[in-house]
Amino acid sequence: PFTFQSYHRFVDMMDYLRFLEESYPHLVELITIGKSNQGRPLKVVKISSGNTEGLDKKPAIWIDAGTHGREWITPAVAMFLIKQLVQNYRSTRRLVDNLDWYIMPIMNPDGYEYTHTKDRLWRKNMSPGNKKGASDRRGRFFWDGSRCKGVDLNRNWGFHWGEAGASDNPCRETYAGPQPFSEPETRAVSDFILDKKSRLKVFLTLHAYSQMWLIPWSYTKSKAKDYDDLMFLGKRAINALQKIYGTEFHLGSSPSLLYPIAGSADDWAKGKAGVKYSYTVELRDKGKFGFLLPPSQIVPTGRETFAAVKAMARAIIDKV
Ligand code: 0X9
Ligand code: ZN
Repeated sequence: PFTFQSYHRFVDMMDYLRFLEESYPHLVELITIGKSNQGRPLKVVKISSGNTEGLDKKPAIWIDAGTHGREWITPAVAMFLIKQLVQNYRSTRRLVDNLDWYIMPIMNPDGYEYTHTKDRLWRKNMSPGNKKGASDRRGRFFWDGSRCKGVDLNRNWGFHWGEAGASDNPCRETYAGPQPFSEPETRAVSDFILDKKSRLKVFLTLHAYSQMWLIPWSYTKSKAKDYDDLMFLGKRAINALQKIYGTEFHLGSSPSLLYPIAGSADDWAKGKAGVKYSYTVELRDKGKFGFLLPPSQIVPTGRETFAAVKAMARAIIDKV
């Protein structure tokens, strides 16, 4: 059986999602939105109790995870959120009846699988790179570029792409790709989001680690126009999170708390898709285990994250 006591392989997670879809056909729909570089399906779970009248008319929440291969806690938490929303429908009814949920537990299945088979700390996707050699944006040739794989999917989005905190060297961890949306993974997600953008109220992308709730912008130090609202809802989320086990989160923008980066998903969701409440969440821990967070922390991390997500969802339903 599928448990939250260990981390799972990609196919086992997909099997469990199929099981949920079969068990709760009125609530769960599995949508394939594309294929990864290596041909794995990119799957989004839609959780909705829509009668035909309300079908695809409700406000919606997007949550993704597994952008970076090594951040294992994030797909685990996304699966936990899905399970909670579906299996506790009696208590989550208000959240599911009034909102449509789109949850993508693994945006980067190739990178995730690679961390299980070859390199536990792999971050990027598995884009093959340019076999004939690579050149940067000024046309300079990289002598070793052709041997390096992978694009950082959190630098590949088409909004102020490549302006800050990203590399044009294919061998770097933060390689932004040859152009914006060069990768099938980011392209599939962005197309899907654009199709639903008028309904999307929240865009949440789960990362690890450092316990931060990050607001746009990431590419610049200037404040987003909804800065106060973003901070207000973010504050609600981390307060609810903290109430469960006392886990502390910092709230703010990436340049103020971490470093500036361009081409990130949350900046694109706000800047191009117009989703007002767009956040990057860095889950547990603060570095003790880092990316190697023990599986015993899946359930507690899931519980506290679910509390934060519910607080946001309630605020959206109540139009706060
Ligand atoms: O560098 C990143 O992509 C994120 N950190 S991670 O360790 N998970 O790789 C930080 C993202 C920065 N912030 C925003 N996009 N807001
Ligand atoms: Zn990350």
